[in-house]
Amino acid sequence: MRTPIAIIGAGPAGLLLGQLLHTAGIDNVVIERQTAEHVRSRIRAGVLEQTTLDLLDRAGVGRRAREEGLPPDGIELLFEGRRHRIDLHRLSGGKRVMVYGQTEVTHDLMEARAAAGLTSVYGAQDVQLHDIDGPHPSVSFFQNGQRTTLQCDFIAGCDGYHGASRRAVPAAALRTYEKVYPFGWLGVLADVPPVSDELIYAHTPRGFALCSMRSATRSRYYLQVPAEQKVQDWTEAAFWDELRLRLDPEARERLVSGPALEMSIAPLRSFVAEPMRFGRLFLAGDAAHIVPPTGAKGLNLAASDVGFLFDALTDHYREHSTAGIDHYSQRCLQRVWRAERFSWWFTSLMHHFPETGAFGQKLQEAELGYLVGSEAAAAALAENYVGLPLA
Ligand code: RFL
Ligand code: PHB
Repeated sequence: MRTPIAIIGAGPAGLLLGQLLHTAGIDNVVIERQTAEHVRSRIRAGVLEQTTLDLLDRAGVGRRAREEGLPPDGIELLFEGRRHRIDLHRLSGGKRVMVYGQTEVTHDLMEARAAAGLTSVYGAQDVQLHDIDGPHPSVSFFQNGQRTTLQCDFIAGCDGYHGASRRAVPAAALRTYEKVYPFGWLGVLADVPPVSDELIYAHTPRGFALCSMRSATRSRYYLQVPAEQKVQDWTEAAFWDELRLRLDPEARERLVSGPALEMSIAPLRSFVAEPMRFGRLFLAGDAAHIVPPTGAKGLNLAASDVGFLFDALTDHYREHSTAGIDHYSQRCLQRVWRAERFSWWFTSLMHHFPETGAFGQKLQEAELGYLVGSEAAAAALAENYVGLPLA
């Protein structure tokens, strides 16, 4: 088996890269560990930046996101029992984000991939990368009782934080940076109308809460919970009771609860691996970096990596230039670290950190007050939230 580009992982990064390459006439094969049904049913991100929508358009899959996505003009910050609106649209000079679930993005990309007749291998076990620093790399995997080898020009490692790609890079060639937070997010998806048209980020002494949505009839809510808690420690009734306690009186009154379609806990972590290219292997998305979800940046960073990788590969095949390949890692990492900084800052501001005590709580309240009272501070939040320009 041979292909120009072997893509490991059928998450948004891998599938988007596959479609962009297809539009440029570059064939590719996606190798995914899970079944297609498993990939399709994962509930994750919800907020797309303009640059991500533009890339979906370039890949020919942006139509449904633009037609069915919800474009809130702002977000609300709730603290000391009151909500304060940040007008993202006005403060960012006319930019917007789109609320459109990652599940739907994945669905649109999978449909387009099937329609294009591109090869995808689902359920591939023991995926291994070979000769990544030589001129003839390959990927092998186990499926239906036999090992298959895929020869290629380049490998795109889009297999997430737990994937095989980053681990194939010799430890001495990789530097990693990590921060693990002492809490996670307990998330519930439910077919109930959202409590508000705009996302509510709540800072309370009981912990952080987030009210998000997927449509006019489907809501996504999160609660900060201690890192050691398991989803089995919670009942749905306890979730709704706790969420109410973290909202202001009006939102508490409006909140509609209902059976959970999904309930899970995600740990919070900041992580970066440098560099993002080793020989003929490129890391993209969660394989190279993780942000805590507070800034809604994970999927968007995965998309911008893929945009840069697409530019690098088209430069190589069309212009016979290695400039894009040589600069790929540096180009991505500049944007990655800015998003890491924003996600860490917003996480630190909004969550409850018992170890910082009353002093820490007072500092957070002072900063939140400054944020909603100063145009300059609010504009900095808006600029980062809607997404910094691509460098
Ligand atoms: P993914 O989505 O993890 O996909 C990786 C794929 O690789 C497969 N895989 C393997 N395949 C072959 N061989 C192996 N050895 C493999 N190991 C793994 C996996 O099965 C999977 O299919 O990574 P990708 O494509 O880089 O995409 C990243 C995003 O999924 C992630 O950053 C976001 O979901 C993060 N995120 C958010 N991002 C946003 O931009 N906006 C948000 O609002 C947002 N909210 C969130 C989030 C993540 C969350 N969780 C669950 C951590 C909210 C939450 C709760
Ligand atoms: C979501 O809708 O899942 C979501 C929205 C905003 C975030 C994180 C997650 O910051």
